[in-house]
Amino acid sequence: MTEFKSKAKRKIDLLILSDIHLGTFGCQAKELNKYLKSIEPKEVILNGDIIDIWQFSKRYWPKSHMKVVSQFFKWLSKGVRITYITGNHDEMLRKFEGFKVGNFEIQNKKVITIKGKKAWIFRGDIFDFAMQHSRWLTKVGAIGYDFLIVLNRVVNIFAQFLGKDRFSLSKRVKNSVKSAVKFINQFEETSTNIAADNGYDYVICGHIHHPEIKTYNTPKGSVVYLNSGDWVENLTSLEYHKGKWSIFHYHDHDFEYFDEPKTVDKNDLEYMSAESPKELYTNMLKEMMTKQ
Ligand SMILES: [Mn+2]
Repeated sequence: MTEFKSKAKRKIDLLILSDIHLGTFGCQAKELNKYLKSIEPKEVILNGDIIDIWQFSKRYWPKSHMKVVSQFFKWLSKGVRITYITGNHDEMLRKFEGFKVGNFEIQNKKVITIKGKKAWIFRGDIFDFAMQHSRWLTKVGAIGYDFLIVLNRVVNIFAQFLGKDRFSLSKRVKNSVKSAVKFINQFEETSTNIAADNGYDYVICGHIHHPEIKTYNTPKGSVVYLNSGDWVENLTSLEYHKGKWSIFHYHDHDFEYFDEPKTVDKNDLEYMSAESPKELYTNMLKEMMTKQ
């Protein structure tokens, strides 16, 4: 019913996704699935917080979330190179650092060279200590981030019925809270300074749920800061194609050809008593092994 209609898939040399937070109510998996089905990447970097291990004990795992994982496996079987960079929400996976099978690998950072320029790709969560700051989430936590996400989902269901574009309440709150804005600026400055110190031309992060492409002039030269954003509030990714970087922003109206019925899918509300996080990872790794 929601099958992809024949429309040529957009080719992308390198796709960077982060902060999908599968296993949480805030994750916009359906939208992400539409996007993933519309593209054909050569290489993919999953820059952390893909599955939310902290929240996973709540056992929220709808079909749309599984579909995202299946899509990654589909790409792997087609020979797409996928690097999984571990994030602060998937500590469990950090044990697997260096794990490599076929065209899949787990790392805690990655350095690539693009047109002779060095790009440093990592989560960015190590700066939490450097800046003596916790994530901005804890900053806005006082007003109830989880509540905002839930309220946002409800508001967006109505917006969809009325044919209006979705919007993010939490994003608005975040952008209006001074300390959150300060945190984002500090994060960008810290990461570009360290990148310059280490001779990198690009620094590519996730973690702060704030998509960006911006050039910073540091005392040691200029560095391009890139952030892939997230699939909770911004619905964004970083795309590199034919020598150019861009931020992809998901908008419902760009995906109308999917012809999705405008009803509430009961899978959205379905709580599946799935495996424990440990079992899930074990099964996923097993599946990966047998696919090779
Ligand atoms: Mn995140």
